[in-house]
Amino acid sequence: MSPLSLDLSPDLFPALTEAQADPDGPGAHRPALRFGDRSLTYGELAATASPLAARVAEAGRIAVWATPTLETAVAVVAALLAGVPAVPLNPKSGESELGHIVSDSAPTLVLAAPGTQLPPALAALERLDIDTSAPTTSLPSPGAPDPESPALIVYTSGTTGPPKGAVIPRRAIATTLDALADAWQWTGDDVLVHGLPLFHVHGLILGILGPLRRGGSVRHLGRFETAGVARELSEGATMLFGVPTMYHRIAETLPDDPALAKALARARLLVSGSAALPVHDHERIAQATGRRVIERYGMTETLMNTSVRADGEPRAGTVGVPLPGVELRLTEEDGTTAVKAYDGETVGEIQVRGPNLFTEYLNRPEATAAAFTEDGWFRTGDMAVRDPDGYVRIVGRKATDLIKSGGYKIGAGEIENALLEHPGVREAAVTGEPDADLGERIVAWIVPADPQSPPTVDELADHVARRLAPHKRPRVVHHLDALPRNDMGKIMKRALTHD
Ligand code: MCA
Ligand code: AMP
Repeated sequence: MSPLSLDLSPDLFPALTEAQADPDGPGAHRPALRFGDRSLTYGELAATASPLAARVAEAGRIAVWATPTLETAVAVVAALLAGVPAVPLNPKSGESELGHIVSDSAPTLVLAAPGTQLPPALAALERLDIDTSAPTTSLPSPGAPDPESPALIVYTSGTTGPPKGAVIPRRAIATTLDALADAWQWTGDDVLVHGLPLFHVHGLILGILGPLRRGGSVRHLGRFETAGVARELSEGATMLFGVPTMYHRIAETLPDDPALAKALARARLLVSGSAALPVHDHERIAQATGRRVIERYGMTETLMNTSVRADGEPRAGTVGVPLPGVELRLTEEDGTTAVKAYDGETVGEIQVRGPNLFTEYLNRPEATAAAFTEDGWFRTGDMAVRDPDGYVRIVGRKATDLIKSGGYKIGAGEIENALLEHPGVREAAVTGEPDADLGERIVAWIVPADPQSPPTVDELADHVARRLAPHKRPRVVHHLDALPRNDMGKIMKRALTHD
């Protein structure tokens, strides 16, 4: 592993600073962002984001209506230039989820693309339109913010209760992106393509801020489609980021799409993350393209922890080795005794320490304290083994109440609470079951209030989508007379299997 010089410099985007200082220089004309037929060079990005930064500089905290558009990228860059923490909002969030995030994070302003209609939950906030059409002379950035200051607050689900806001400092963003640059030989010559949402770490920090930190460019597809991937990779893009569901859809399409196979074969790096990519999909892609997808492993709270390196062996089913600067250990069931073995067999919980970590859960000191051991290791809840050469293999998760569907982390408790608010539901339990496309699909087990007319799957899916978010909706609903409970009255989820 090569050493990493930790650059804690507060300048997150040196290429942008250079374009700002020399608007006629060659750096200013380099492409930075492209969404469909709209794009900005570094010079244009500086000229668009810096006046916006000046306008938000006095805000305590801002929310960004994070549609997959150029506006979202500009707004987040502006917030980072201003040193103002930004809360990216899922534009498909339902009323209850949005209401929770807004009251918990208390932004003073919401930034949105002009013409976008915002839901009632945001009505009380002052709105600022993100104008990307009229760049002005770029203004000097305000004073360099402290590397420890919060950059982003990203909401992430736990097993119970509503999502928690992970406070991600500037230092974590800089160090994780530089560690990935080291592992992936990622440079300003790289052109990234992806179609990930922009309200999570994967799509926003890795997928937008990553290329900008390197001085390279990103082409966002608006929404994921294999045709867009094929087009961009055959027109100069060098890297692809995606969740396993996207690679699964690529694997399914490849047999009938030689142009896609050719395009993937040209890529410098194909990277999967957010959930495990099944070995079957790894193999199908390798067979059709001659290229191996590499996996990296991270979490909202930790940003990236491990990766298969570009100069390492791409071993399917593993997430590679710890990134430079990241300390990783496996622990026994007590949560503090380190597993010594590198035998590919001994399972332990992954714990990590390093400058890539978040600072806290917003307004949740107890949850923050519970997430760390006394000596500062973050408990990921992911269970893994280590191969003799240090490659990490994730084998499961401590909490069965966390579901990963389409690469989104979803807490069972959150969906159960939403289901219980439906008048047709008396009792509810939620589990995940294997799904070839989504990794896991959400299954609801309900005791209907009226067994003669139980609510339908569509009704319950709409109900959850409206309150929480469409990706949290149950895909399957089972009706039961009673939920299986133990003597203490606790629901025995392991007994919930369908015949
Ligand atoms: C369907 N839809 C509905 C309903 N049913 N809307 C309202 N009510 C309903 N009942 C809509 C959906 O909103 C969506 O709309 C469309 O129908 C299809 O939805 P769906 O089938 O759920 O999903 P999909 O479009 O097939 O999405 C698959 C996907 C997506 C593209 C892979 O799951 C995805 O983007 N995943 C990425 C997750 C991610 O980025 N995770 C990173 C977090 P429409 O068609 O308009 O969209 S993890 C992370 O950050 C860590 C650090 C890490 O390691 O990376
Ligand atoms: P989130 O909290 O949404 O950021 O999701 C983080 C979780 O995603 C981790 O705790 C892991 O369970 C899972 N994850 C991320 N990357 C991978 C990967 N490459 N393989 C397996 N699981 C992953």
